[in-house]
This record gives sequence, C-alpha cells and structure tokens, in this order.
Amino acid sequence: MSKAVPRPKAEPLIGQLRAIDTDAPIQSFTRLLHEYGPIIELDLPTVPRPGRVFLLGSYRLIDEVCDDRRFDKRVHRVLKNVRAFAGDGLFTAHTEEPNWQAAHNILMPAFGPLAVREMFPQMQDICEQMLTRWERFGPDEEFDITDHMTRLTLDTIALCAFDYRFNSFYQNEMHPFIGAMVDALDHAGEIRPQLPLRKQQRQRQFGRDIRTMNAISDELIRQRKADPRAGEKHDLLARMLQGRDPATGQGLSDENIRYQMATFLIAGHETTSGLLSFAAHFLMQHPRVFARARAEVDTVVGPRPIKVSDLPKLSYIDQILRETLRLWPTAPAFARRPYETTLLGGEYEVTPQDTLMAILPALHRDLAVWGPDVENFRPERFAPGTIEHIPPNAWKPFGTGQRSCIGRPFAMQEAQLVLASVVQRFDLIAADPQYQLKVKETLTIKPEGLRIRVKRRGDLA
Ligand code: MNH
Repeated sequence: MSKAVPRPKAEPLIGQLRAIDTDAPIQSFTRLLHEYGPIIELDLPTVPRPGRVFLLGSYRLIDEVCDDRRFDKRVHRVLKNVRAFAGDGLFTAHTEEPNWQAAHNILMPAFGPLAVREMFPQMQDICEQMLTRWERFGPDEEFDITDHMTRLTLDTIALCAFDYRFNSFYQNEMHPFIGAMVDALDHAGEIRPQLPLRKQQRQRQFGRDIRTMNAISDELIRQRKADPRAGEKHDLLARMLQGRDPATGQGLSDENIRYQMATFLIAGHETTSGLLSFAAHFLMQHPRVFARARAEVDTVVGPRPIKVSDLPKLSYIDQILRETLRLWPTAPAFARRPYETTLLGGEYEVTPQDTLMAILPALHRDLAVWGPDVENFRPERFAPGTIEHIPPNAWKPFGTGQRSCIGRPFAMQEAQLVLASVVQRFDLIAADPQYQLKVKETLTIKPEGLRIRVKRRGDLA
C-alpha cells in the first residue's frame, strides 16, 4: 500500500504560497522539511500538473534516488525555462537526447584532471588580477566580496574555456553578460504568480537577455574562426568545434556549441563564486580555521607563488571548501524521476511524471549522518581518517551519477588556488562586524551584502 505524502500548509487556490518565501524558495523548503519530515509534496499555483513535485530532505530518501539504475535526472520546470538559452546543452539536456551523450563524450576529456591541470596558469592569471587590485586599493576600500568573486570566476571560465578575456577587474561595471544572465535565471526560476502585464514585460526582457547572451557567444565563435592561430588552440571551444564523438563519429552543431557556451559561462562561474564567497564568510567568522589554513599554506608553499603540484598537499584548504559546500551547496538542489512507477522508501508511490527534488541544504543537515552539531562550520569533518566514515551520497553538492557536475575538478582547482592565495597574502576584515549571513537565491545561492576590507598580511592597521 502506498502512503500519501504530506502536503503541509496548503490552502485552496494559493497552495503553499504563504508558507514559502518566493525570493528564497530553497531556504523555505529546507525549513519545511526540517519541520515536516523527510518528504513533502510541493503545492504552488505556478507548479504545473499532472506530475507532482516532491521535496526530499533526508539521507535515506536521497540516497535511494541517486541510484542511476532506477532514477534519472529530471529536467524540471526551471531547467525547461533555462532551455530557452541553454537548449540541449549538457546541463539542460534530457539524458535520452542524442546531444547529451555526444557532448558528454566529446567534453569529458576536456574536463579531466590532466586537462584541468593545464589550465592552472590561466586560473592564476585571473587570481593575480584580483589580488593585485586588492593590494593597490589597500585596506581602506570596502567592497562586496561576492562581486569580486563573480568577476574572478567569470573571467576564469572565459579565459580557460574560450581563450577570451572579459577583463572584469579593469572595469567598474560588471560585464553585460552577468546582468543578462542573472535576470534570465531569475525569470526562469520565478515561482510567484504574476499579473498578465507584468508577465508580458518580463517575457520581453527575457528575450532581450537571451539575445545579449547569444551575441556574446556568437562573438567568441566569430573571433575564433577569424583567428589565424586557432589551429594551435586546444581549449574547450577548439574541442567543441573540432571534436567527434568516438562512439558515433558525430561532431556538435553550431547551434549546440552556442548552447554549450552559454552553459559553461553560467554553470562555470555562478556556483564557484558563491563557494568562494561563503568560504570567505566562514573564514572571517572562524579565526582558528583561518589560522590553520594559513599555517598549512605557509608550510606547503611559503611565500612563493602557488604551483599546481602544491594543491594536493593543501588538504585543509580542500576541507574548508567541502565544509562550505556542505552548509551552503551553491547549486542547492537537483531533480530526479523514476524510470518506472515505484515505491520510494518502500512506502510512497512515485511515477515517471513526478519530480523528486533533492534539497541539498536539508540533506547536508541530516542529523543521522552529520551528528548533533550539523549547524557548526567544522572542516575537520572532512579530514583524512574521518571523511571515510561519511556514507556515499550523504554529501552531494556536485549532483549524482552520470549527470553529475562535469566541471568539478575545474571548480575545485580554481577554488583551492584562490582560497590558498588569499590566506597566504591577506587578512580578511568584515566591514560590518554585526553582519548576519543573508543568502540570495537565483538558480544558485550566494551571500548577499557581504562587505569586506582586505589588508596585506603583516601590514600594520
Ligand atoms: Mn556544475 C552539473 C554543481 C561548477 C558545469 N553542477 C552540475 C550539477 C550540480 C553542479 C549539482 C548537477 C545538476 C543536476 O543534476 O541538475 N557545479 C556545481 C558546483 C560547482 C560547479 C557546486 C562549483 C562549486 N559546473 C561547475 C563548473 C562547470 C560546471 C566550473 C564548467 C566549467 N555542471 C556543469 C555542467 C553540468 C553540471 C556542464 C551538467 C553535466 C551533465 O549533466 O552532463
């Protein structure tokens, strides 16, 4: 017998609208799961039927839906909206679409550990631009750390993937791609019901945003095709233009390449910038963690520039990043669907039309896995000797199985380099010591209004 899934706080017509902060749905879902238990049904006027949407918050249920034999990625409502500009690119493709497998086969080697090691000099180039700016402006300049990290990660993915420089650290305004992307993602993720006129305006703006993003991808392709030295390049763009799927001999179409470019520019920077911003927040809140991180960098690296071969030895930096992704997984949810109607947890019937959302901030706070101090920032959870006791599928910031994050080695290498370089050379000072973490949600999550100052290490106040 199948049990009914609880649908807390649903009212006629508006469903759970009153129980959910539409600007911060993931944080609302996490609270509801905390209150009502491991699975609840989402009920909102903007969520289409007949398929039902279930939110999952426990280790036991999420572990189950991570099984690639019974479950596949669900391209849920928001991702369907994102397809307006990311099409059948890797992130938004259905697994059974031919371009998913083709692009996966062509691009996997480009994101393998060896290929990513070769991108280290470009990552360092952009990191040095940010730290040089910090040095030149000095300790009196107050700035938004998330703004800087966004410039850093956008410039890094563009340089590594497309050999293109946005030069964000040499401008005041953010690159127009950012504004268009943030607005388009915001529109794609909207769960608030809208009045018709407003809806129309938003739809038109969405069209403009998409044209802005497409124009940037087209310009990158145009420059590459006009570049007499294009043949010497082996970056991602080169692999997309020339690569063939070894399984079929097929290449990627121009349209699909444009979708992949939008995908990489978005997936390649939003999440990593959030990770680095949250990590900076935790370092300021936990001076002992900061001190230990600095001691590790001093021991492994000393005062010289960091080398790619140092990174595997910077284990505590890696632990800090993992613990940051536990508390604030910057891609905070992923969706699954069963291939066949099945009983979830042995008691809830779910069908292939349903959407099962793994809510990661809830998973990462499951007391059964993490113990009573789940809310505490404690990188030691991921220390060698302890990390082995974390059960598989309990920590899922990069998604799962064949549809997990292709950019994970890239993101972790970049984040490790940047965090290590920061603690090596700078003290971080919260501009407002009373700042309470506020988390802004788009498709991803980031700290909001986190203003800091930076002081070169050893300089007097
Ligand atoms: Mn990434 C898929 C998280 C960095 C490119 N990424 C995913 C998924 C998660 C995720 C979760 C699975 C989504 C789903 O199941 O619907 N990604 C992250 C995080 C970071 C990150 C937390 C950084 C921190 N991602 C990156 C970077 C790139 C990238 C950097 C590219 C350079 N991610 C992707 C792509 C996919 C993906 C592409 C889709 C892979 C696929 O389905 O084949």
